[in-house]
Amino acid sequence: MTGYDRVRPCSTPAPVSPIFHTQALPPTPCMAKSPVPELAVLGGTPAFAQSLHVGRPNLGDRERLFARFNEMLDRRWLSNNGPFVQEFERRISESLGVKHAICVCNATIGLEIAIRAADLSGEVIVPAYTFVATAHALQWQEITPVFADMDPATHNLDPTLIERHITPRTTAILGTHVWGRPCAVAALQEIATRRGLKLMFDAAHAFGCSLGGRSVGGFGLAEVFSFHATKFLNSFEGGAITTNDDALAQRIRLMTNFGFAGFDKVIHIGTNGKMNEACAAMGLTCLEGINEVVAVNRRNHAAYKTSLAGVPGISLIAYDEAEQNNYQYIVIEVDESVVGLHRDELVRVLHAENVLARKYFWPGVHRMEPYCSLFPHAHLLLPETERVAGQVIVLPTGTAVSEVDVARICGLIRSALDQAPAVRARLVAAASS
Ligand code: T4K
Repeated sequence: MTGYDRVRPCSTPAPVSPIFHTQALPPTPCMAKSPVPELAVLGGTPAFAQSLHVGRPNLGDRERLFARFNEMLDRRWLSNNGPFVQEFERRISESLGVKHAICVCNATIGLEIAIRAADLSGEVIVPAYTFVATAHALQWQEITPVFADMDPATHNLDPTLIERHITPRTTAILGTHVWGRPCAVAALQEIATRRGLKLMFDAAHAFGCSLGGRSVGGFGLAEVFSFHATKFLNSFEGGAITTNDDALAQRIRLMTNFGFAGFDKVIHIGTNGKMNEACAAMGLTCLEGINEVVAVNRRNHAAYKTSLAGVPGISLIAYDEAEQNNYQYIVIEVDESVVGLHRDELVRVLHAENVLARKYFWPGVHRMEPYCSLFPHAHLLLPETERVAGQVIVLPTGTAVSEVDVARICGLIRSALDQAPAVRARLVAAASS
């Protein structure tokens, strides 16, 4: 078995492990409601008594976690390249089939370190459709992020639009594998090689995902994963930088620990990017359970697909079944001209029902500070980012979300669409009162 196989989802949804509560969730209070409840924005009771979040953490096996915490406390080794961090790094590199995995305290610091270790400078081409951390990690060290537009079919950087942004100051392309669906790596690599640029990836969403049968983690010069609480694999807070480049890995290790190369010996500029042992214990525990998480996420994605099939104007983003996917994000696009409601109106409907859907990554990083002040005209070259960012809704999934929840959420969406004029009128009235 290769490391790649470890994170491969089964061809059919696997039975759900008892450590995850998805299928055994106690009925939510809303289950007692009538089959066609009145929408909360129209005066009904919210469909969910408790908020349903996007990004509810997957927890793994508590007994294993507590055993590791006890081991850690008994050992009195809490940070600074402890045994759990070393084991987590080993397991990550085995799983992904990559030579080096360096754990860090979060992906933002990981990006900053990787960017600096790879000597990026001047201008770096990035997507505008990403979490703000991708750009901040550059701007934080006075490297200019230059925003390029997306391919609307993938939500990732459109390789055909990269070269127009290359100037004599450009040193790299930094792509994001948005929703865990890998970038067009080969096309980006071809441009980078031909134009003498470095290529790196923000792989925050993409643990357990593959492209052409190769796990994300070994593409470009380096890739950076997030293990934030909301991510597919979580270590409370955390991340990992992966690379097959020995010299780069060594620099990254030094920079993550103040540049120390031994007691009292600092040989490099550095920061404190270390992962602590409690986070590594959580990461190891969650890593042991990722096949179950994939199975639940995959099942939920299939349930959304079935329930939203044929709803005009609503499209659910698909995952390539020939690849490994973590199915961590349920993403729909709302076409107002068909649906009769704007995305924001549908989000308000869902929030009123306690479904805390998110508008990731609205309004696009180029419209956030400091970028909108620095580059007030950036949007002119970002038409697809502007359009898609205004249409996307991310819906709840993960081990805290059951198929019954999914069916109810989709029922709410259908119901809102069926009553679009009344919903819109009520929202307009509420806004003006
Ligand atoms: N690159 C990309 C492409 C990223 O998406 C991210 C992070 C990064 C880089 C940086 O990685 P890190 O430095 O964080 O490792 C959330 C996450 O905080 C952030 O990690 C993530 N991307 C982003 C997409 O989502 P917010 O501002 O939406 O977080 P917040 O507090 O609104 O929480 C999201 C939802 O999760 C809420 O509905 C509540 C729920 N939640 C959250 C936490 C922390 C829980 O139910 N339990 C929890 O413990 O950014």
